[in-house]
Amino acid sequence: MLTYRTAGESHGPTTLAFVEGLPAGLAIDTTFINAELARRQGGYGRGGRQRIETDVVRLLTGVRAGVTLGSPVVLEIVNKDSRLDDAVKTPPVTRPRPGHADLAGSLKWLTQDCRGTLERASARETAARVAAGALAQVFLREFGIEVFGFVSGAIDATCVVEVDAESLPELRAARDASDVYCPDSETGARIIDHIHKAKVEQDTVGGRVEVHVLGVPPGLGTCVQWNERLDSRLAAAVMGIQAFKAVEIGMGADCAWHFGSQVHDPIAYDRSLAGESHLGFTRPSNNAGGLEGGMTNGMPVVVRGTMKPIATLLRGMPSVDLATHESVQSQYERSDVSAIAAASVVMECVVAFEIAAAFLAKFGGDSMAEVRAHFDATMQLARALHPHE
Ligand code: EPS
Repeated sequence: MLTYRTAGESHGPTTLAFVEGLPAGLAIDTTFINAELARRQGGYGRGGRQRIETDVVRLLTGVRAGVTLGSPVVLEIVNKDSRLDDAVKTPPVTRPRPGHADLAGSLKWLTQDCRGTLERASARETAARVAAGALAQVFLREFGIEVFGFVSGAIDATCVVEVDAESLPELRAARDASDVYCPDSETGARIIDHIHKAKVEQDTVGGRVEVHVLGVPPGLGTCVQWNERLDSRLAAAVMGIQAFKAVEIGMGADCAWHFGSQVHDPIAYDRSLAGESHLGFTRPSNNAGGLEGGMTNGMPVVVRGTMKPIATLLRGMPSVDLATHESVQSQYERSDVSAIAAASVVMECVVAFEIAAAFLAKFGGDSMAEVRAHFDATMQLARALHPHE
């Protein structure tokens, strides 16, 4: 079973991810992991912290000469802005920010200082999740599975992006050229305008992010147990990202406004497509987002997430002082005006991790050679069931 946990405080010495269940024999592409970490630090609207940090992964365990051993892999990203024990530089937070973990955490841990809560609730922790998810992407690429995350909207700017194997390289280039990681330049420019305006008005901006997974084999996940359905796992992973308030698969919430005949993707069979990498089944649409009955159906997996605006507003929000109970403006901590671009990297990585976990649940083994043998043998059986000659 592929799993991970994270540890670390935002202004503590380090950020860690503990990954367990990777097979032995996977060559780790640290350049790719570091590129994902760098993308997470970027995007228009980010705050001062990102000018201090240069996130680089260190592989502390589970690796020999750049190749996994089959033992737990601990990934570390050291915090340059480490000052947790300095009471002057990390003062108490007693005026909780609406929308942040401050108030709920202070009530949970029975304290009037929200500092202990916010240090762990902080989105700094997503550096660890990106490192773990980028490692999962390195694994998935061995089986031709590509994961592509991008920003698709904010406020009133929105775009529909058709992602397929053919358009992917161009879309990736367009996304990487965009300051808000939006492959549609017009939408990206409008999102930047909104973030700029919010900055001037000491406000913040959220947005919508999408992740498309291409090359996913059918049969990942299962319908036999609710918490092992892949859509259930994906939803949990996406909702686990700081500030995410909604997750959708495929057509998502829009299903409510359409009849069944408009929602379900017809099934067809095209013998000419059947071959080594295709079983011949085609769907003219993908409203299911590649998942039916909690299992992949061979179509791309499409997941959409909605992030609320960052809770720390420079101008503050109505709040209450936890010591005096007087009405006050919420406390300001250095923050971002928008982290929507970064969120698209985080979501890409958490989705990748769940796909890799489901892949290993089906085709798992102790070594990459064994996983590949299981995968090839299963695909051969599927092809035998639907012979193309
Ligand atoms: C972040 C690190 C944090 C914040 C932000 C994202 O660093 P600092 O608190 O030192 O400025 O910039 O976190 C939040 C928005 C939050 O609510 O905690 C990061 O590395 O992504």
